[in-house]
Order: sequence, then C-alpha cells, then structure tokens
Amino acid sequence: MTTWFGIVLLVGLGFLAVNATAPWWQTASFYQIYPRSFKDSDGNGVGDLNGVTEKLEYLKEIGVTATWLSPFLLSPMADFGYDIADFKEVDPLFGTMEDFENMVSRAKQLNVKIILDFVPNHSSDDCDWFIRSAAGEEKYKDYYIWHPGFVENGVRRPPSNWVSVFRGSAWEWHEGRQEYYLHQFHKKQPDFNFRNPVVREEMNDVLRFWLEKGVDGFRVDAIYHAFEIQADGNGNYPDEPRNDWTNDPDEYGYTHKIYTVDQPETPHLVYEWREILDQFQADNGGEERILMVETWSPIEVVMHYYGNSTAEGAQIPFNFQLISNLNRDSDAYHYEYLINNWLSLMPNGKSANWVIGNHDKNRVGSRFGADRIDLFNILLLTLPGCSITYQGEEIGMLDGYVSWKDTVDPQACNGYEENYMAMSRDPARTPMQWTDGNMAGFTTGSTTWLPIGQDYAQRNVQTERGAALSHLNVFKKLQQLRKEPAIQQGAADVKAVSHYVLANKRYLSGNYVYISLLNIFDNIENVNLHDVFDGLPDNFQYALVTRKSIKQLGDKVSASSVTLMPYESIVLRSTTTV
Ligand SMILES: *[C@@H]1O[C@H](CO)[C@@H](O)[C@H](O)[C@H]1NC(C)=O
Ligand SMILES: CC(=O)N[C@H]1CO[C@H](CO)[C@@H](O)[C@@H]1O
Ligand SMILES: [Ca+2]
Ligand SMILES: [Ca+2]
Repeated sequence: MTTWFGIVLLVGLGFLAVNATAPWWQTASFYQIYPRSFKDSDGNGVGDLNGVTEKLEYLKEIGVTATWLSPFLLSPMADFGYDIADFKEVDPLFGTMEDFENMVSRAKQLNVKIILDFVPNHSSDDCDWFIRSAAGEEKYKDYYIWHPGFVENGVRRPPSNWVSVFRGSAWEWHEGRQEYYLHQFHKKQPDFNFRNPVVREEMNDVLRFWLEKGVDGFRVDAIYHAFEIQADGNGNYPDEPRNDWTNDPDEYGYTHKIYTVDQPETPHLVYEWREILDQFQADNGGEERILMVETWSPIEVVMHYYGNSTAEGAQIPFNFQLISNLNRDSDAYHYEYLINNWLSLMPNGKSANWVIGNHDKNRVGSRFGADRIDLFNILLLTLPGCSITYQGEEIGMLDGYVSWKDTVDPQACNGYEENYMAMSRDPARTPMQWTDGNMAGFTTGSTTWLPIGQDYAQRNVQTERGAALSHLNVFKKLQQLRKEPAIQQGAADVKAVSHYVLANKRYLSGNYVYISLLNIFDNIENVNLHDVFDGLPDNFQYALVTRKSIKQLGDKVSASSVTLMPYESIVLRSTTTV
C-alpha cells in the first residue's frame, strides 16, 4: 500500500519539479550548528538552544535555508552529545523542551528549517534501555549486542578482534551482565541491535516524536556503522582481516572493516525511515521532510542511500568526496574528477550536495590554507544542488589552538600527548567568533568549554560585516547569486582549464551564463574559456570578486582572456542572455 502511495507521490513531485517548484531542499543552503560552540545565552561557557534562537536572524542574514544541529539531547557528554541517554529529552546544559519549541517556532517565523541530528547507531550506557538490557530484562535484553566472549586457559577474551573508532577493543566487559557489549565508538556508546525489530520500532518512534515537534528532517549520524555482520549459527562473530600498516591492536586501522561497516542491510533502514517521513507528511501536510545521512563509504555504496528502484531513500546522502580526497596539492583535474564522478554516479532524478567541513575535520582554512577560504565557499555555493556549510566557515575561522591540558575530545584523550593534535577534533570546535569584544561575543561568562580562537579580534562576524570583501561579505554575495535562475535550476559544466584553474559553468536557456573560476595555486594564470566551453558568449563581467582580485565588480572581461591572481576565485556573468 505504501509502495503504491510512494509511486503516486513520486509522479506528483516529478510533475511539480518541471513546473519549477522544486522541493525546498534541492538547492538549499544548509548550515551546521555545533550548539556547544555557537552561542551561550546564560554565561556558563557552553552554547545552548536559546543561544541558537538568538542567532536565527543571523542565519537569515547569511542566506541560510536550513540548519542541522549537532545533538543537544540528554547525555553524560562522553562524546559531547553523541552519547544520548534519552532520545526524547533536551539536556539541561542546552536548555529545556520549551526552549526547543521556542527555537522551532522562531525558526518557522523566519522560514529557517530545523534539522535534528539523529544518532541511531548507539545510545549512552546511561540510557534506561541499556541499563535494563544489562540487567537482562526480557523486553530489553536484545536491544544491544551482547556476547560472553571466550575463555582460553582461564583468561577471558572478547568475542572478536573488532576495534573501536576511539581506540581499543570494540567490546567492553559488563560486570553486571557478565557479558561483553559492542561499542563501535566510545565504551559509553553501546551499539543498538538493529536486527531486533523492537529496536527498529523504538527508533521509528523517536523520529515520529520529533516530527510532531515540528522538525523539518533529520541528519542521520554514522549510519554506515548501524549493522554488523549477523552472528553465525553459534551466535559468534568472525574476526576482521588484519591491515598490515599497523601492529597496534588498539588502533582503529588494525582491521579491515568488512563486518562492522557498510553491511548490505543498512540502506534499507534509511528507506524505512523515509517511509515514516513521507507518511507523516501525507498525514500532516506541509513541506517535504528530509533525511541527510552521514556515511564515510565508497561512493558506489553511498549511492544506495538515495534509494533503490522501488524505495525512496535519503534526499541527501552526504557527499564527502571533496572532504575525503582533496588535499593542499590536489590540482584542478582532481577537483573536476571528484565533482563529475558524483554527478555521473548519482541515480536519475536525484540531486547533488557538497560538503567540505564539519565538527570532525580541521577548518577549511587550516586544511587547505587560509588563501583558499573564499575559493571553497565559491565552489560549494555555485555547484548544482545544495551546499552544506559548517558554522564559522562563512567568516573563514581557522583551527583554534587547544593545548593537551585543555583537550577534551575522547578521540584525542584516549591516545597520547605526542600526537594528540593529529587526533583531536577540538580545534574545529572552538566557539563561534561573533565580535571583537569579551570572549568573542560567544558568552558573557569568563570561561568557555574550549578556548576562543586566538585571532578572534580580526576574524569575527561583527568586524567582517563592516569590511569590504571580507569572507562573510563574499559569502553573502554568493547567496544572492545563488538566487539567479541559472544557478538555481540551470545545468552545470565543470571543467579543469589547466592543472591550476577549475571552471564551473552554470547556464539555463533565456538567462545569463555564470562561470565560477578558481585559481587553486600561487601563480598568476591567464585562461581562454573558449578552450573548454563550446558556444560561449565572449563578453562577461565580474559578478563576484574577492580580496585576491585586482578587478572590481562589474568590470568587463573577454572569455578568451581572463587573468587570475594567485589563489583568486571569481564569478563571471555573461553580458547577454543565451
Ligand atoms: C528496495 O528496497 C525495498 C525496501 O527495503 C525492498 O523491499 C526491495 O526489495 C528493494 N528493491 C530492490 C529492487 O532491491
Ligand atoms: C561528522 C559527525 O557527525 N561525526 C560524528 C559521527 O559519529 C560519532 C559517534 O556518534 C561522533 O563522535 C562524531 O562526531
Ligand atoms: Ca549555556
Ligand atoms: Ca552498529
């Protein structure tokens, strides 16, 4: 029945799409808020929901359509909220359910969509379900993955060689239950047993709960870890094969992940959740609710999350191709390949999305160099589909310095002082820099959970608002350009002009042609755009310039000879329509 309904709905949407009322998310500009570090409303040094509400107008100012917020649910914070103790309760550190409701209603007034981070793979070990499971209560005993392990020569060892993302065995001995439980992340994050239909229903219920509260969708955390291989007839789990690059059995890379991630069942979970969203919409009306899924899988596997021939999946399976594969030395052909590869592998009728940062990755300006901050914002916001920006990237925030003493990320704290900087996710999580005043305007208090970035006096929202061609003003200008029909709905043609320069042409019949040009390296380049694009008009003008430019907005230029300064990225617009 649902399938027939799905088909009818699909046909309906397809029809609407050609009438240029595409669903809101398709070309949306998404913004990830990491609530701990966004805005502190009560001076305790930790960001909160009232802080987000206070800053929703800022999201409007910078042209954001929707925000997905990292978790703010009840949690002992072993993994800063990714260890949830109650999936239907706001953590007091972030506020109350009423604060949440206020945030949602203010967001609706401003027409900013709210996307909740849904963390299905695990709960906290403080979660009531886990406590009951550990106690062997009949209803809950198979909510998680338990195994007694093996005893050899009087010594007990874990059920398999599986390793946790945060180092050490993925199995933790539980004294009470006298069994091991599986935790792919922190030992305070026990994995759910998704082979248990009751668990699946429990999670479906969590989705319905928040849909009722008015969220516009979910960003699904770490989905590729959801299923592990099914236990064999004896209830045992096979060892994963060894990788040869490390002999340290505690290192995540010790095993080759064939049984703990990307199991074939996993995308079907997402299809099941999509049905819940579609059903909710059918019952309640309103605009389309969406799923965005986080999966660090091979690109062919990621594509399965879009759906199969009979079931819809996530509207937005995160595209981590640029995050995962680009580095400082990547040339324009590499960019071109990664972009076009996604576009060509994407199933028919689906839309693209582009991600370059999040709270787990070093800041763009630290990863690729501060000279390339505008370059990545221009790339993300002019490619076809939706863009996903991590908070602070619009002002070009850099990694904050966090000493070993101040480090709080479990991924770093579970390791060693010698290399904690390479492991720590804290530098990308330092508080948002709002002003050049006390504590960067993040808090009225005198301490913050992570130190404020040292460059806040120059790099902050207030200062950048008033500075011509600041990163913030470039970002805002890009959002205006995104409203142009050629960029909203037009076709895209992404080509490397040389090793050094990438060009992205956006065009739509009856409209101006837009071309973004990125000079990725430190040389002056001169390019002839007719070399890569056929039938291009010759006369263009500058529609967006940055501090690297010597040209001004509106200056004329011939497509046959565009000169780019070192690291300069620009957007050109044809002077005639096509
Ligand atoms: C697509 O997924 C649905 C839902 O999980 C499943 O019932 C169906 O068999 C799948 N279709 C194909 C062609 O694999
Ligand atoms: C980018 C992202 O959301 N990463 C999270 C993935 O899931 C683990 C466990 O829930 C978190 O620790 C990461 O922060
Ligand atoms: Ca606070
Ligand atoms: Ca799992």
